[in-house]
Amino acid sequence: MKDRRLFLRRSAAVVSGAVAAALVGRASAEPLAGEPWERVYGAGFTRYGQPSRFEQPVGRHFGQPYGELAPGSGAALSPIEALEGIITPNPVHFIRSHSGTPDIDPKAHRLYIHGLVDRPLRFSVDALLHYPRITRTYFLECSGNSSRALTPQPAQVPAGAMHGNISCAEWTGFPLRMLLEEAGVRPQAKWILAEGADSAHMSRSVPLEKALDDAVIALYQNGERLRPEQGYPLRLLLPGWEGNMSVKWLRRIKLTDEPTHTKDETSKYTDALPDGRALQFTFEMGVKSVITRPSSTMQLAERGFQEISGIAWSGAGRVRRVEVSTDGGKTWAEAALTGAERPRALVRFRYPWQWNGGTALLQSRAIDEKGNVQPVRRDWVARYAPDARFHNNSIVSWAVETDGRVKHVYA
Ligand SMILES: Nc1nc2c(c(=O)[nH]1)N[C@H]1C(S)=C(S)[C@@H](COP(=O)(O)O)O[C@H]1N2
Ligand SMILES: [Mo]
Repeated sequence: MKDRRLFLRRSAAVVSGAVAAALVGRASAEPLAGEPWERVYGAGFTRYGQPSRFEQPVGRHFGQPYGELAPGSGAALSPIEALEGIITPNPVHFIRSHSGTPDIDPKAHRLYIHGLVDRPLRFSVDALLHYPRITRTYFLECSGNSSRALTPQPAQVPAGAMHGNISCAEWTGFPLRMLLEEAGVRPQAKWILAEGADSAHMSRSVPLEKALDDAVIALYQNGERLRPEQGYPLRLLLPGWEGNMSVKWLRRIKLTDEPTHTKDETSKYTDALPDGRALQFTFEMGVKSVITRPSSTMQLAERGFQEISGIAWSGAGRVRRVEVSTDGGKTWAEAALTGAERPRALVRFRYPWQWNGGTALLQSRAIDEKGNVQPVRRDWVARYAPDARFHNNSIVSWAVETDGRVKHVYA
């Protein structure tokens, strides 16, 4: 409470009259001239709205490891540096797919529940649209997110091109538990296998406990039907767990007594350790944050007030606090949070800062309700093998130079 009051007082002190005079014009008593658009009748309605033509187009950053040979494999990352708040608009939700986006006709698609159940069941999409629904806001993060921040030299690309394999949406569907109970789970069942209807038939094993806890069959995303890239007509959504397990275009759930050890959980999505061994199952995504404004490749235009802002999240539950440093981690101050009441959703953090024209090293550090603290990069790197690529939740550093340029650095 005391912290919070201090924070508010400091914000007020920094903000009032602090935005550079060059950016705020003086007004005097004169009639408003009126712009051309004030004198003519406006445009007609649009069926499906578009951003203002005066805005720079916002779009995903493509990572296509096989180029034009397989343009739908790899990732298209969310432009987190251009977004605000905590919800990712559907057209720029990140996409991570192994064999492109299948063109699924919902009339022909079926979902099967089989294996260790009393009654194997087959559902049409129409049938699934009849179940009572729930709505929840959850982030989804690929465990390969931020692998681009593990290259030998820090990449000078926008924040989203490195850390944009994360999005947050309001998902509507129903608990997977409902279908499992309808099929009747046999006592020997301890795992499920979830499989997609893409040509990769991407599939993962999920502990039954999670499937019966908060797993969602999602049909809607931010108020409209799932986008094809996000798994239309239906996907699995496992709150807080690595994105790979949230199988898109879901066509089959098989109840098993053991993990199936699919190709997607043996050759991929395992964590290489320094001693040559590998961790097979790292389900929960670590506590993490990244400053999105200002961030890599941006340019500060003016000295004076700058709002430092970004996103934070934790697979373990709620984000309890986010701290910001402008001196490379020597000192930390608490940021204000939006959305911190929701577990496993993105949180927006903001911190008021005066840039005096000198160099600065901007970092953010998230701490969750379980007490997990986002690690410094050095510690994270030491924990894994040199070629480890998954679950990088380490602290991100942006250096501000005296000319206002913002660079990605390893600190
Ligand atoms: N069937 C299927 N499900 C899938 C994938 C896939 O390629 N095929 N990719 C997985 C991976 S690696 C991630 S990170 C998430 C990404 O979900 P999104 O594309 O909706 O952001 O979906 C997962 N589900
Ligand atoms: Mo992923």
